[in-house]
Amino acid sequence: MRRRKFVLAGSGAILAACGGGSPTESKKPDAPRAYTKIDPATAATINGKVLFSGKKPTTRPIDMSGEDSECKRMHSGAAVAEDFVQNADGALANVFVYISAGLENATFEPVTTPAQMDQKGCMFKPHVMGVRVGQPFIVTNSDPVTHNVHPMPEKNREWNQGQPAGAPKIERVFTEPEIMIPVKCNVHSWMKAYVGVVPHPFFTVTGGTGTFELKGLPPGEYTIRAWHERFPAVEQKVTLSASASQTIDLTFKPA
Ligand SMILES: [Cu+2]
Repeated sequence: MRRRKFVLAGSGAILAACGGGSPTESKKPDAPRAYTKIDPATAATINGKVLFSGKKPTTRPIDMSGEDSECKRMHSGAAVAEDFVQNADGALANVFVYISAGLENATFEPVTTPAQMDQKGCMFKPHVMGVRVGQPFIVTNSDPVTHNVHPMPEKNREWNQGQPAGAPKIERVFTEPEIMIPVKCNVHSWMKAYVGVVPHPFFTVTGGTGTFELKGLPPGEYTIRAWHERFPAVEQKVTLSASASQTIDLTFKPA
């Protein structure tokens, strides 16, 4: 350790001794891919709330009896279904909100930090999530039972992989944009999740408050799209001027 510090200090001294110019510029033989530059001084924000109005769909608690008694034992009461989660004020949770148009010519640096999904209480956690194209997608099993993770994409490659209790994490990658990929467990019929694969960083999932925020956007025209597993998607076009902060509500109104 001591020796390394000494070497670093030494090379720093040499750089300083050379003086002037920018010595780092000449040390990049491989030019990095040109990613879209977003000027923080003019970046814009779109935020708002996802609401549901209309006839509420029927929801049922998840019935975990029958297929795996271990699963039922992990819940004190009936497990709560996550396919329609609405607040008293009409806000809708588990909605995937993303930019669906307006970034076609932009390229973004790949993400190497994994996105993680867990299986806990015989449910996928989270129920809805987003990953970037090419981002490591990790699935873990926190349960004392065997699961079988089975994404069912249309554009990406389908796979399914068993994951017994204590098994190592599963790591995969989705290579194509796709909204949304249903994920099921081949062992437990009620287990369902949805993964959105996006080629840019502007996506989020609503929580209990139904609110969302997409920030750091270059000024421009965009389509904001809200996806929910039970209803037709809701879209809205917005024009964001430099440094703008615009608020929109997206309301699901199924007939
Ligand atoms: Cu399972």
